[in-house]
Amino acid sequence: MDYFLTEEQQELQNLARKVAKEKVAPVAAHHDQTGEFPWDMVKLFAELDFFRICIDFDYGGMGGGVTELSIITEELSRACGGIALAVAGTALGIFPIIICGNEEQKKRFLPEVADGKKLAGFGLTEPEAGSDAGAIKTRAIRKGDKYILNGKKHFITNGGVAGLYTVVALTDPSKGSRGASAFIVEDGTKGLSYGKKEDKMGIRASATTELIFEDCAIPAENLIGREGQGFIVAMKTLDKSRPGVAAQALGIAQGAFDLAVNYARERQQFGQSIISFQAIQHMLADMATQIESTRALIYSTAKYIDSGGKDFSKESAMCKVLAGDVAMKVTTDAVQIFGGYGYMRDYPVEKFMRDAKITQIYEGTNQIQRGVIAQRIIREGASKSK
Ligand code: COS
Repeated sequence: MDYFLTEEQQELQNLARKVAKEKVAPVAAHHDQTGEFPWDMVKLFAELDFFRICIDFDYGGMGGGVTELSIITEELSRACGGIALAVAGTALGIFPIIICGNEEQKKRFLPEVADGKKLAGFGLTEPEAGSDAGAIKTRAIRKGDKYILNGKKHFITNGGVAGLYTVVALTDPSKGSRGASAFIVEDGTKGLSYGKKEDKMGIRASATTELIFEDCAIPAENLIGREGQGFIVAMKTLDKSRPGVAAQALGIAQGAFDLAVNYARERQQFGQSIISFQAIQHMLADMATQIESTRALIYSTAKYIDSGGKDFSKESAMCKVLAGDVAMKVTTDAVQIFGGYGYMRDYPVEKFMRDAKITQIYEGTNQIQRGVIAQRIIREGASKSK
């Protein structure tokens, strides 16, 4: 299929695909087994300018958007969905600054991220506020020229390895989600510490920790937008980042599919390669169809967003639902094609199935996405489409 990528986008795709195959794939199993953070890969991605992609030229970036982020994330995830998150999780962490930050904040924080000197993370979720993001309890109290943060953020991608975090906290708890505000918190700020590194089922190359705020004082100028806008900042951020998560799921599905096709060609049973059996052929045909339709939705949504499209919550949610569910189905079928070998850790395919699962859960569960889609359908009416 031709997604009418520009010449630059095609070059980026070819580069990311090559890097994924030659550099990421050989170390994927190591990071999966050890859970060691892939600093070597981060260094390489920085040298290749991958952290610049969705940052404006004015701040050291390459002026790309959701399309470029999706291209890189898809390609890297074909080799390892966890390692790809160093880039995708950083994009999520800086989106609040890109979308709602002021000029001063963009100049101050984005160039170091663009240069790959600092990773970023996004802190919304709390132990008691997952799907119900409006139920956060972390407090931010203004004292003079500082905000003092107290509370905990949970399951934070790039936790403990990022140089800065965008965090949502309540400045006025009496107003619920309308009393939330978004802040930039730098690593090393007194009062910010990290919980234990989570021992996860999949995406084990990615670091996930708690962020713990204990009288953590940050400069008042680190407030993103105005007080009370934090929930909206978070929702706008998620609208923009969900196609990227979908691209991660898509890459994971494609990676598992490629392995399954190769294995089906090689594996001999009943005196012939199993790809000659219709049962296997139909599985592969369904997998390929699901992957391609997911790719079509992601890249058309990304293009719509990058071309200045307004209100794309529904389309972003659709990308996330479709891609997460397809990744789970395709990776499970890939394990099935490998049979007993697929269940063994000696073979790479089971990792794709473990990595796929999170894409139905994080950045809003697929149940929440269906809720977002349904709300928009109710609001817009049955037949309206963009
Ligand atoms: N863009 C802009 N504004 C939005 C918005 C969006 N996509 N979605 C909601 N808002 C606004 C609403 O318009 C409303 O504004 P007003 O208070 O001015 O009316 C406000 O935000 C609250 O919206 P709503 O009432 O719909 O919020 P809910 O508490 O019902 O929550 C869901 C809505 C469930 C969609 C939200 O909590 C959510 O996305 N949860 C999942 C969170 C998530 O993805 N977590 C993953 C961790 S972050 S990696």
